[in-house]
Amino acid sequence: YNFSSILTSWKDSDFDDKLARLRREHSMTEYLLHNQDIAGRVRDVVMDVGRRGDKAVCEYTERFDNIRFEPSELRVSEEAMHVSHEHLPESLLHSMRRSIENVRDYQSRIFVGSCSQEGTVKYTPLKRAGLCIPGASAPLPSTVIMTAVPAIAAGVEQIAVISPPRFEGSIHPVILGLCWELGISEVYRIGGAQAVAALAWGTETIPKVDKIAGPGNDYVQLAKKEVFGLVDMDSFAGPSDVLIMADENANPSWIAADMLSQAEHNPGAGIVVTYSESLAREVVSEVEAQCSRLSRSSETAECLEKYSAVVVVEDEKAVIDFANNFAAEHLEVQFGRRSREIAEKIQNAGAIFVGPYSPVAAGDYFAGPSHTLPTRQSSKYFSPLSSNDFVKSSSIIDFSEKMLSEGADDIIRLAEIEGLDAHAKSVKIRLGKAD
Ligand code: HSO
Ligand code: ZN
Repeated sequence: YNFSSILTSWKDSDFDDKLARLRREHSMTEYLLHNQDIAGRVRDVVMDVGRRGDKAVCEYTERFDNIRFEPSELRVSEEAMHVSHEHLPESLLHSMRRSIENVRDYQSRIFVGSCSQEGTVKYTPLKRAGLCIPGASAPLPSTVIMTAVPAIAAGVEQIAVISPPRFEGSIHPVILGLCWELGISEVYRIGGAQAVAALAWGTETIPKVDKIAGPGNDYVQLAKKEVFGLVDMDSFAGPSDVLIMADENANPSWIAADMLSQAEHNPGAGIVVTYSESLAREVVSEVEAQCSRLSRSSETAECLEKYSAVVVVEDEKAVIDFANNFAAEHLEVQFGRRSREIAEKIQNAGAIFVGPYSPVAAGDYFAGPSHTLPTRQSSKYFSPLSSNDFVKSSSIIDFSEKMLSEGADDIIRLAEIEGLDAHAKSVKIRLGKAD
């Protein structure tokens, strides 16, 4: 492999063009502007499922996934789930349980719902959540942990999982076994826009949910956007990315390994930004050497050439500015002992991985924060999925007579300026104020 084309320096004449292209590739604006046709088709599917329920879900599953189901077959049987759980290897189950434990701990610790403040706000978990778990060509069982455990930690009572059927109509057994381990027995073998629509509207066999979360392809994401309002949804998920900020002492082979682990998602992007030209060059040759040894080397290489980059900028400040401007999904800070100090200067990133021993994979599988994170530069305004996405708040107004009478003149004045006489009167009547 020769990846020299991914290297770009501020000293090159085409630097600005290359950066502009990189930004475009990762921009939400570009994506939404250029996918109007998919959005239109998704809208039709969503509306049709709203009108015709299960019948439409089955028809679209046949058309898009090539599987013919009766409505009664959409839900996976508890027997099948139980059997899948029984077949999980003991060591895998052990690793899953350690991961679940870490996620549960972390998600409980950051949960705002447990610090309800008396008399000001009341937090109530959502009753019913629908989770999208990728299947088909890219089944990711860890996503079950990273979406379901935050919901469980928030106190959500009912969780329904959707995952697209594979060629013979089944869902990956590890996904089923893991759901069972988490106490989730409501799993539907449907995917795409039709599955999101079914969760949002509710059908004869699939009860409506309050919120839909989790990753998926363009059809899933655009459908989530379409049903917003009917239900809540998490952030809009696109291809995974990592931005690695590095100083001259960072380890080039570890950086290369992290770039490749992101490109392996295919599509996925590993981008490095550094002020050290020699580190940049070493990273590129490490990527070349390591890529050929991967099991998915040719797909990963193709993806890497298309979406990845090693960017050399002028100095440390430019590295930090680049990172804040790029708004990565995952941001690694490889600045040795100064990593924490540099991380403090970051405003935009879904998850920040501090120092050489925090590879993205630690967050993907184990650390505790969810790996469902804002992509396509949306970490400027979206947050990682967490227990706080599965709770809603009710404001509390609890006035005494004294408080009302102290505020009365202001309330009445504000109501009268709007011409809302009845509002003003509802205060006056309580305080025996003459009309
Ligand atoms: N890096 C992905 C999550 C994932 N990685 C799942 C492996 N499995 C998006 O954050
Ligand atoms: Zn990953």
